[in-house]
Amino acid sequence: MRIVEARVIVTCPGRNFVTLKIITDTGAYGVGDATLNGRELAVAAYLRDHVVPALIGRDPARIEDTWQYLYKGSYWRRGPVTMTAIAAVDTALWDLKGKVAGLPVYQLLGGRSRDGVTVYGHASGDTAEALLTDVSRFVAQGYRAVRVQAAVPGLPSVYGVGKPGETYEPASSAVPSEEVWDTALYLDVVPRVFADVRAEFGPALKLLHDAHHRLTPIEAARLGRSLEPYALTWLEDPVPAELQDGFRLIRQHTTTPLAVGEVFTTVWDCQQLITSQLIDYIRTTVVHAGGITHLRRIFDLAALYHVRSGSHGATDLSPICLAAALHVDLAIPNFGLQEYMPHSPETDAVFPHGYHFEGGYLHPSETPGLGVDIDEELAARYPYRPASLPVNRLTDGTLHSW
Ligand code: CS2
Ligand code: MG
Repeated sequence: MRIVEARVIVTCPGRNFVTLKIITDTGAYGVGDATLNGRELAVAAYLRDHVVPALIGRDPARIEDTWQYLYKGSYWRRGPVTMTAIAAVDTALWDLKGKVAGLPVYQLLGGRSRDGVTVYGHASGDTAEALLTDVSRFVAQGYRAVRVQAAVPGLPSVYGVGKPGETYEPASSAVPSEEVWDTALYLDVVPRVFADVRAEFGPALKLLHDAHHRLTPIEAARLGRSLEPYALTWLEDPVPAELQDGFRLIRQHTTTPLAVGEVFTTVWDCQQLITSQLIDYIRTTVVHAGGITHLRRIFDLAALYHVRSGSHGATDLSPICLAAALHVDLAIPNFGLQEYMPHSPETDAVFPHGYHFEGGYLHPSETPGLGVDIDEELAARYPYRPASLPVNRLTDGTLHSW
């Protein structure tokens, strides 16, 4: 079998997605997600101009060799564009290998290690009442875990809280919109939010919160300590994580578990966080961390240090990424949680898939491969639309992490 064609498909069924379709001389093909929110065309160009020409004629069965060829062969290693492009190739080759073997990919990864993939949903609210109503909506659907994001009085908007009844989608304008942030107002309200939610829903519901890279280590330590009475499953992205050693300061002050990694693209971004046990969950995902091949390496390292998986799963990762993530989640021994933001009906129509939600679990498809596809004809009806993520400024105008 040989690769004879690789198509880079950019589509925008409500939001932009990039897909790589690798086609072989037998007609069999595999698909991979190559979406990088706000930088989609950079990955599409990297694939079209620098990767696809080198794939033609290669044996698609040689997944590891192809991964090494694209990683070491680029000379300029690591980074979100390179690793997302490699991830798309890797994911498509695993899809192909499953189809050729006649097995769902999780069977190629060691088989099932659990009954289903426990997922968490995104609850939010611009008032205390709206938030409690939203949390109860997820509980009623059978979710065992819910991420809680609340409005911050005094701020016009805040990460993770959309308009009532609308799906939260931050990448909304070609030029970044500007948001305002005030850490003091945020640190004041969050503990009260979790006191209300825990009082309403009791001790069994897993509660999570995303600080979205906005604190300093000592501020994160203060937040973690203030949340200890509410026993969160994790506090996510407390600080920008370039300085892995900075997490020691947070660890010294709080037992609130920490989850980091959705912006990481290789094991090197988190190697110290894992081996020094500075985090409890690693949030790397298929589409941005080099595909199934590299993600397995990260999770295997994490398993040695009591760190569990908690893969990113926002709507700016396509159903192809989610389908692949579920196969990895089902097989690894140190699975923690999988983020799940259901895609829109338009997106689901462009990416028909066999995974399904039942009783708080997502279940991957049992069909050979990943169990997801792309309807190219339908995808062509949704042209790319420039969209950037927002930027964030403090009230004095200082540029801050978004
Ligand atoms: C967030 C993401 O889901 C999460 O945990 O951090 O929604 C993130 O804001 C987006 O993926 C950015 O594109
Ligand atoms: Mg996050």
